[in-house]
Amino acid sequence: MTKLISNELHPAAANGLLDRRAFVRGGAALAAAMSGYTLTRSVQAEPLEDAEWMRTIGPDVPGYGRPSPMEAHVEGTLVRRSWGGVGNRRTPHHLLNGTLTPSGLHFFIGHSGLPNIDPAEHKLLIHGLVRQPLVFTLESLARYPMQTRMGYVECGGNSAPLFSPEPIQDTVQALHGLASCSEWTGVMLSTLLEEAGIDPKAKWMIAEGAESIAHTRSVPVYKGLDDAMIALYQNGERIRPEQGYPMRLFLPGWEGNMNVKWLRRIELTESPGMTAAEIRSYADLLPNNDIMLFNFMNGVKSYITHPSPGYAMNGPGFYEISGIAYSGRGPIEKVRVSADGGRTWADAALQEPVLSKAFTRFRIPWQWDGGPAVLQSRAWDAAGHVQPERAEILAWRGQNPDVPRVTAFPSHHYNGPTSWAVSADGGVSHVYV
Ligand SMILES: Nc1nc2c(c(=O)[nH]1)N[C@H]1C(S)=C(S)[C@@H](COP(=O)(O)O)O[C@H]1N2
Ligand SMILES: [Mo]
Repeated sequence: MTKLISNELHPAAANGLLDRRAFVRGGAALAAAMSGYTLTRSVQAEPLEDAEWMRTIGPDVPGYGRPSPMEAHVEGTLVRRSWGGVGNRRTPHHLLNGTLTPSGLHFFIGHSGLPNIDPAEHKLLIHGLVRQPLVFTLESLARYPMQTRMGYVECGGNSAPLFSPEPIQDTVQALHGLASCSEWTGVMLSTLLEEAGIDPKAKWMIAEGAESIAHTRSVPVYKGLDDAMIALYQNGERIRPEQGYPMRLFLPGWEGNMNVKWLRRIELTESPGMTAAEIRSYADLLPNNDIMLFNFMNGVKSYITHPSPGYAMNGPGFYEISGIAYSGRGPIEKVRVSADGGRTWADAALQEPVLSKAFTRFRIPWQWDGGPAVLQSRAWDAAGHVQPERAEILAWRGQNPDVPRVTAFPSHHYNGPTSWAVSADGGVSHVYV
């Protein structure tokens, strides 16, 4: 056993990063080394004592289960807007693991609260440049063939704090919490568009939500014929009110705001609607005063969630560094991790299955020697795109001294690296390198 340990824990980069295959080939040895016990000593551990909760019958199981009350601190952070309501909720990535965001912790963006929609009354209209306009109820949609896929949604304004000239000291939830990943089930939009019969002149679809401000965005028809979905279910149950109950437009890999929730209308048109959402809120001003309109794609991106600010590292030794990677263009191909601020890099293990346009969890073992370290990750997607350096992004987008008040530009589509400094006392902070 001791021989196995020394053979498998190869350094893969400077400052303690170990070969990712240590998990696969030396799992038991690594576990033993991490816990500080040899395998033989853990076999000889003291017998367990019966805890208090083993002496009585526990409370009843509810009809709809909830997380343990001990987990009440695992919550989205809420931001109120000028109209008084909650404008966004951020996912606590640092308190979660795996790749699927629990529905109750999915991030939320909305501009006029949650519409209280009666599913029996709600209708979806497809009209405009079509052979025959169609109206769907929830009941009629249920008779169409459905598909299921894992997929993330990310707000274009996610990670906006990284445009700040000085690193904002906050958690990964505050910096990157406007992205979440669910399993979505619904009817492919292409099925409905084919039934309606698209006029060849139609190049755009104007999608409208059923809340009081009727959030509206234009989507190219080609996306509608590709992988767009009318999502009805989220993680196996009816889509949550925050995500668009009873139906939303789901556009895998495209920026969040186009994924219109509480969807009620799709109008096929020759030109985009030039709606307030797309020419004001979600257009991007460049330093030379050019404006990027219709910038759909989420670039390839990754960030380390464990460890991250809020963690106190409990002394030198073995830790698993892990995080999330995703790309709007397809599956993640590779994630590399650095423990020395980007000087040396090692490949992380990618958790299977690696799915297109979904969160991919990466992991790498790290032997922290107790000295200063700067942790970073960098992702590549299968389409050949690499996560850009922060300096590259700032060079063409500029800095924003006003973030996280996302009122000024640039504030959208940051997909550069995030750097966490680990100090000798085990604290983790946000730095720029
Ligand atoms: N009808 C409607 N759809 C909407 C919005 C909205 O305010 N109203 N917000 C958009 C924005 S800005 C984003 S980022 C995503 C967020 O999706 P989520 O709240 O399900 O995470 O929904 C989009 N769809
Ligand atoms: Mo958004």
